[in-house]
Amino acid sequence: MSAIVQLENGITTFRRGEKLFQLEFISPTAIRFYETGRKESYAIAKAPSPSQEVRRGEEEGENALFFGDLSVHIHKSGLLSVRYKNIPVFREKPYQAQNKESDLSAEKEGHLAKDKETYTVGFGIENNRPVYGLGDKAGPLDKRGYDFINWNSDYPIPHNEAFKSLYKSIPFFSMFGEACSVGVFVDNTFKTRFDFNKQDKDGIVVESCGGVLDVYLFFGSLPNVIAEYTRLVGGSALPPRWALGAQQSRWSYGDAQEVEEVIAKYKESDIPLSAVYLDIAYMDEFKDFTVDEKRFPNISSWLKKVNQEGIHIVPIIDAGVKAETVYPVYEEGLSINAFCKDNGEVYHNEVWPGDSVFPAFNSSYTRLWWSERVADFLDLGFSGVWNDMNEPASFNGPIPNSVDMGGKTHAEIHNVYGHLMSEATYLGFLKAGKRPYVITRAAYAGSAKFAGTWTGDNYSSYDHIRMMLPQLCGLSLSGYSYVGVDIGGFSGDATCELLVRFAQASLFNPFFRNHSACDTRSQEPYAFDEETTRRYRDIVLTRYELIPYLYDLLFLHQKTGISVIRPLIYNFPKDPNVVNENTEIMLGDNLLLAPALFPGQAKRSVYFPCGFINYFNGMRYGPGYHLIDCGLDEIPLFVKEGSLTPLANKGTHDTDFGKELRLLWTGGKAFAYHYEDEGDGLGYLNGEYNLYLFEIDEEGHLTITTLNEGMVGKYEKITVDHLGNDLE
Ligand code: MIG
Repeated sequence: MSAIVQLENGITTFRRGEKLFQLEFISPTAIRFYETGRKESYAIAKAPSPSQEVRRGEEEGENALFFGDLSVHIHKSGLLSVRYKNIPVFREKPYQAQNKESDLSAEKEGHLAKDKETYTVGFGIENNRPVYGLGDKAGPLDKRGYDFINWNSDYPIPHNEAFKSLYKSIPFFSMFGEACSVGVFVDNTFKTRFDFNKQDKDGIVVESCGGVLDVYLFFGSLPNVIAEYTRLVGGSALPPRWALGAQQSRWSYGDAQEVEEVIAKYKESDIPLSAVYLDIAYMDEFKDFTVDEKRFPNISSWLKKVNQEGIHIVPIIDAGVKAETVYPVYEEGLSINAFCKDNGEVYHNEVWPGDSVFPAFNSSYTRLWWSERVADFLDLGFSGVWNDMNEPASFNGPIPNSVDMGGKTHAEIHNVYGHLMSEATYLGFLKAGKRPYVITRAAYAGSAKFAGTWTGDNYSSYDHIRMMLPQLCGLSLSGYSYVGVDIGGFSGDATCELLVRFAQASLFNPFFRNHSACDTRSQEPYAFDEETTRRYRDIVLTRYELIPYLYDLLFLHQKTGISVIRPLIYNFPKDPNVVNENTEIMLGDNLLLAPALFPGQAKRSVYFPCGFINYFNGMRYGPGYHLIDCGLDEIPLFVKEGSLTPLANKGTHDTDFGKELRLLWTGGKAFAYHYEDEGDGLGYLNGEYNLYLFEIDEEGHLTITTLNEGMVGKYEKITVDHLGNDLE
């Protein structure tokens, strides 16, 4: 008996056990299957329409559907298998719902709570391929052998690969294959467990505590499956260009004077600085949208003054709203019914302001109200908003699953609470007529289009320099490009050497911010010794040379879904040596960083999949393993042979577009796209930008094609800069 019930308007209805499912081809390389009735998504703004040209037929005695490069077999059991260009690439395994028992005795002693849930919906996949993605999870690049839980969590203890949950829940991963990778997006916001070849060495299990199965599968090369997913849910919004500069933060700079001191000391140290963050102390009693008058008198004129010095100020805004009768945000929220409720009463818990309530961000009405508060606040002269504690975190025990967060329960909304708060904040920027610059700690699939993110509370430890590379790649391979870490480490005390190593390893991080917790030693680059200041300056100045390339990549990411920072496998899928490479990282196609990862390290082994050239001295390395110098003064930065990279001139302190553009050329025929806009504002959304294609031949003749001309270009000079001894 066939499982297929009907094929109508491109949608195939089929039976799986007791349930009816539907299958759609959403492109020649992607399908979606879901339990009938499923409609809305938090990740996807507009549901993709199914292709009408699906053919139904039989293959090897089974029902099959054909479209584009795909053929999908619906087995009698209702389970699916998929061929891509006739190669079998995906096969479901039977799944059985199960209870997970917790070990409470271990929890009593202070160990992390074990998983104790009833999983009701899920599916299995045959797999022996490397697994990449799943957002900000700790642990290696290849996730096989581990299981993870998506439940946004704030555990302020040192993260390591034993952690199952962190701040974000991005239910997207890729199973890598040289001929065809498979991207899997399980659009379910309830607590979800992913078992990657742990319990079943030949398979993956994905299971959720609620909702229904709604799965998207993407097929093709690894970059293509990630790009198609990214375009579907929305990749990182293009940040203002100043946000690629060096940023400084601390919990907390206590008053305006302290911030001015930071700015002055950066200047004295000759280290460029683009933004300073205001952590919770700037508020009046931790009340959102307030500024403590004693600490920051005349905030508007102060912000104007600081902005004129080229410094942007980004205040933190927490999810919890102080429950206090004379506080307008609380009273207004109450009067319009904007807060979460438990059994019909406004729900209270404790966060920084003490007794607090939580905006019911699932209600569009609440989001609208919040966006207006954000817009008004921005009008004071702030340049960005940093959203924190939006897992949401609570001090007085976890929020009960039953709490109503705007028409839906906490169990369903928890993992998208930060996502919805980011959306509301993003809307506030559009209302204020500013290019959105939002940083969020908690996120879901598709949050990148509203907010950039960082990996939360790391430590001043070498472990966390090492962990950062695969962790940021995990985010990047999940459609998240504007990402970074607390440089120097959040908790604990940095040493001179550790700070330098952290900053070197963060050279490519689109979000480049030094941040540290209260009760830790001062961590600004000038707070150590002269050598440290000089080294930090060298790193930041090198970083500023890379800003044009970074900005180009972020623009292309937004347009096409390509990743900005990448593990080597993304660029070199045929090279078995980089399948689980955790110590090197790439920026775009061209730049490779192999940072030192241990104290006292003077040399390290670096693997080059093809010829690379040292960025600083032009020395050439052939493919293979090399022992390279990585002393404290060395930034192990390399450029791919045969590439062209748009860069800023050496020594620039400016994040803006200069009058000159430098094209770093490592020989051979090469090309590069380059994007130019105002660097801030919303004009680019109306086409006010230039897009150039630079092409260079073996002899070094450069051809420039303007692909989009939407503004008067500012370049007066474009130079080609040869790198590599063998070119002479
Ligand atoms: O519970 O606002 O991750 O960056 O400095 C701590 C204080 C709350 C956590 C954030 C961190 C921030 C800190 N916040």
